[in-house]
Amino acid sequence: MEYFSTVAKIEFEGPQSQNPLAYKYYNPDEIVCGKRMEDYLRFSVAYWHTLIADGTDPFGAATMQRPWNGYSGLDLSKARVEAAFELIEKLGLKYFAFHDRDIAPEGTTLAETNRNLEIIVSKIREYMASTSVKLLWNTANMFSHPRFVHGAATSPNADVFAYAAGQVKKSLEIAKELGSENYVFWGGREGYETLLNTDMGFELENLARFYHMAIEYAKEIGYKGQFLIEPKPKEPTKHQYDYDAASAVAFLYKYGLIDHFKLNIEANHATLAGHTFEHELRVSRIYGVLGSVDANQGDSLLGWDTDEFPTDLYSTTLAMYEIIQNGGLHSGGLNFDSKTRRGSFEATDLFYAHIAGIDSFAKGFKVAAKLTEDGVLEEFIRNRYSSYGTGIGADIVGGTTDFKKLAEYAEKRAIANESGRQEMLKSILNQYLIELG
Ligand code: XUL
Ligand code: CO
Repeated sequence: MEYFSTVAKIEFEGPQSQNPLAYKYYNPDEIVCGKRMEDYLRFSVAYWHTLIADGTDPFGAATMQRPWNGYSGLDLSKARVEAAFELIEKLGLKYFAFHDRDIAPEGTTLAETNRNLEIIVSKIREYMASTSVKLLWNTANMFSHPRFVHGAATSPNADVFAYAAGQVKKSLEIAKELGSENYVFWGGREGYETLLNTDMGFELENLARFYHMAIEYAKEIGYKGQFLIEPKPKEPTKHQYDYDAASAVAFLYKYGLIDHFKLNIEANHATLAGHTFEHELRVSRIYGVLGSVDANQGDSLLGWDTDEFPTDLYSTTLAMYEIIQNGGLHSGGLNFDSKTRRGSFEATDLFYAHIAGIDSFAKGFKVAAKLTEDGVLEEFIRNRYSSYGTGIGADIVGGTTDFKKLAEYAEKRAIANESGRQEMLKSILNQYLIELG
């Protein structure tokens, strides 16, 4: 059955096209930064938003009109797999991502839940074998079910820790079976509501124990995908332990996990943490842990995770600039952890939304590539730090000076600072966005 019969394959038609169901900037075969765009950008469809989300919000019922709405149980899961592959192929994409509970319903026992999963995983495997679609990452949903009310690996209840371990064990087996290129941990309930009832130090140790066991099990079954932690400061918990990239890096170092994990950076999580998207990408990059990206955007007037499809070209350009400086995302990709608004309830909106996000990243990529090629920012930044290339600056960097010598030097030297030229740089960025990229 064809689920999206009114939409044909989305093709690249170029920036002059008036066809809303065509790519204006995303041209998979175009070479940018020495690679085909498709191979560099590695866009992925997020199963939970695109196949599952129904438009429910705290004030109102489902709105999404979906061609699979008439099904239930495993039939619904099967219909969603068929629809997912049709949509991914019509968008001309190569990747998708899912939580275990997205693809199959929970049974009454863990064994029954796992049997449901196996049925759907084998259907997904067949579709993957007959298409060129691959799994960017999978993960375990350890936040929706009431058993996770106080956390999963950080729950005060050891039985919940054990259950979570069983769940991740199964998800790692699925990752291995489907050749998932990465495996994600997003700790939605791994945090706390109040310190009055929380042993934070113990919860963090347990989280580390959990991750070490996951590494061990992946090794045991020969799963070689990249492990990723996805930071988020809050929501649903008041304070999530993987607050931002810097907190995640500190945790990974403290518990001897840094060699086994990279980060999956999400734009709207960055802004919730009071950072820009590019800040989080930069922090990850300088610590060597930039692994993958959840592509979306928030709304500066709303204080929560709105998960909008990314359309802000400044943000996609600055994000792609960081990704280029990182030499690409390697096994990672750009996963649209984004949902259509509640009012965009028609199935065709799923296509418009992905096209908007894909074209925004493609354009941002081209602008960032041109900026990098011309060395505009690099040259400015290099000059800005040039005082460390000679004289006292070279002594500081070379480790041949100390506080006493520096104090003597400072006595004799009048300080002359130079402008940081923010406004000039912003107008150059505009020029690249509008004309040169
Ligand atoms: C929630 C979020 C998750 C993770 C995967 O904010 O981003 O969907 O990406 O669990
Ligand atoms: Co995410």
